[in-house]
Amino acid sequence: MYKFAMVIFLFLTTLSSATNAQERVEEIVVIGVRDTHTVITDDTLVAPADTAQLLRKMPGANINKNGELTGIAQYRGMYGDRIRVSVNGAKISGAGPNAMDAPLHYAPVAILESLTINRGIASVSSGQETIGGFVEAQTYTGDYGSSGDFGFTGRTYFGTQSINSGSVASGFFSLSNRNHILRSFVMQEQADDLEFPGGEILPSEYDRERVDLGYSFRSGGHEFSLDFARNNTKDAGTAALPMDILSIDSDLFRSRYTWQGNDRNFTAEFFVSDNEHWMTNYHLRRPPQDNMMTAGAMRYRRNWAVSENYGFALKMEQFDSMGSWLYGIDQHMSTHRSTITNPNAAPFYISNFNDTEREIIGAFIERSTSLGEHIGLDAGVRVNRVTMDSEPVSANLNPMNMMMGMPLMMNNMAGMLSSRFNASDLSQTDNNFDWFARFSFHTDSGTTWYAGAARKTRSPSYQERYLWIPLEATGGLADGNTYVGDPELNPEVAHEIELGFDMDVGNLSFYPRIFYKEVDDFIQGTPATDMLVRNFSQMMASMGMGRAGPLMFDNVDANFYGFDMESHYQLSSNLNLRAVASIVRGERDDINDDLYRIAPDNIVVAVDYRDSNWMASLEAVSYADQDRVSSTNLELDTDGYTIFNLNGRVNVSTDLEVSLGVENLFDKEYEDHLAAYNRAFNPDIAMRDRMPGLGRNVYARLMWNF
Ligand SMILES: [Cu+2]
Repeated sequence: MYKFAMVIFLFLTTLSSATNAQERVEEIVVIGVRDTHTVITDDTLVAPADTAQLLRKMPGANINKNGELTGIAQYRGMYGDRIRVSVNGAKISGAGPNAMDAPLHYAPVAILESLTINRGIASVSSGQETIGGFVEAQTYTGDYGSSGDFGFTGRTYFGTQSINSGSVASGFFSLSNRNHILRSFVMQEQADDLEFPGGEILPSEYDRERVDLGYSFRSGGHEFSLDFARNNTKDAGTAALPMDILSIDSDLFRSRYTWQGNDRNFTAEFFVSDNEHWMTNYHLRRPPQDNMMTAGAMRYRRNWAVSENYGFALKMEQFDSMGSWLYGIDQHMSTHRSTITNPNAAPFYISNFNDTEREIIGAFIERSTSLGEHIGLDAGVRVNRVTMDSEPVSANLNPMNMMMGMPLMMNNMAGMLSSRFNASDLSQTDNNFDWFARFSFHTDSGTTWYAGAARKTRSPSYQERYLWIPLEATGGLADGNTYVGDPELNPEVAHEIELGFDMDVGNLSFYPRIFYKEVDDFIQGTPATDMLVRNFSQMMASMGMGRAGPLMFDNVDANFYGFDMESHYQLSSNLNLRAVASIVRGERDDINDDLYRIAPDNIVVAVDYRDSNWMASLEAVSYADQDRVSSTNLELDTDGYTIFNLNGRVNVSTDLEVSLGVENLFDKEYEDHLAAYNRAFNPDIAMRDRMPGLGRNVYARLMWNF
């Protein structure tokens, strides 16, 4: 595969020197408002391997980055499990207790067809828990032919970038006619450590393979498909977390049936995933060193974590003269197990999560209708029943069976923590109720106003309920604090309002929104009060493991508000000016503190030039200072910065697209507020210092359809 990539690149080099005029760098950004509520990008000819990076170009959206393949979606200040991320309809609760395989890990850029964000309030049909929004990744599945004859088609996608000497090579192949598509996809990508102006991020290399196989059949109004994907992520650095990825081996299966009748559509979806993950604190980063209290060898850790998911959704849409009704039921079940061991001391183990279960069964009804000539209404209600449970946990922190000293004391404390946890009420049931309503008013001038309101809920994650021993297994918060959970946590309840408009006047398009969201029982770490938990953390910290002063997941009150917008101005037939801006505030209501890891105010301003077969774009990306930080999470400020990106795309022929780009043109040194802190030994970045933004990156991408 790799050789094939090299051949293509040689071909590309020859080609680009032949078309010398095209040595200018060109552009590809194809982000636009497709309809009134969604922002979609099908721009896969961009640099990063991580699909989540595309969110940075969307209003209100951003990415919490803990590693190169570990992007966690953020939208309007909420992130992680608060955002419903759909990958081809499936909900994937990854194996990693720190979201190393966050859902978008399973939609690599090389096979991505589109990434869509629901602007603002998500409909209740879009997912079970949409308190923070809805993001949908669709991978490429090929097209039906136009006749009964089978034809062979496909596309290849290759890329390389300078910042980590990375490359990606992939091929999509399909055999199809008007009724059948048989498809397959293979991908291989790898990279070395990333560069930033002051050195390298250690470790940040990655290596991943993926294979897909799928089949679709359609006849009349019926369509049926089956798809299988195997993801094998190998070594991948996550310097913002306490460990790095050794492997993530996942099998994803999905099936879908749709029927389109005259006045109704029916959809049935079913999906399963099985994910196995290993990570360590010694194979990619410098392993623990001897210190005053312990030998380094005693602090080696490896973590085995698995998750299994399955779920289904049944939906019926019925059309009438006034609009449509949509109703359905859905279910999702996920189980997690995570065990921490030490390769140097076999009896040592921590049963971190022991077969935690989280099942949601939901039902919804949604109406989309017009109230007169100028007013539209989308509204719906949903009920979710969430049941969770965990098996009893245990640990052995005294592998040498010492009769005195720290290991014995810690083991005794862990024993008290586990027996207390095992005796508590682990089985929990929540009945959650959501609703939303969105009005749209079309004015005669062509502007459409939007006003929306919603109540959305989210039950606690398995980490928030079942983390029984102070650890940093927090769904990727990466704040450097250890946490404990609480089985008795209440679900979060958010009430939200949103207002905005879409205006297209002459050459100007302007789509602003303002929003306000109040969250009762928002789940947030607060200083742990339990003495056993505190003493245990204190002892761990004194041995060089983690930070003292643990947090506990707790129900607090919080609110989020802000503004985001997208706008375009057509300067001439070829030249377009575009701007995307996002401002969000996240605050605690119960005390005077800001929320953790909220995207700084940011704006992307770009000039795009489009010709018949090429385009180019110059982008200025500005982030403001972020000094509204969480003192509870010991969060550090970051300074503002502006970087420039230049990129372009040439359609060499109808089948061949080539894109070239430079990110961070002037090699500006800056800190990325959402990339957390360095946790791996690095001569260039101090421990627990802010992670740097990336340096200048020159990249090339090629897509060839055949
Ligand atoms: Cu992990």
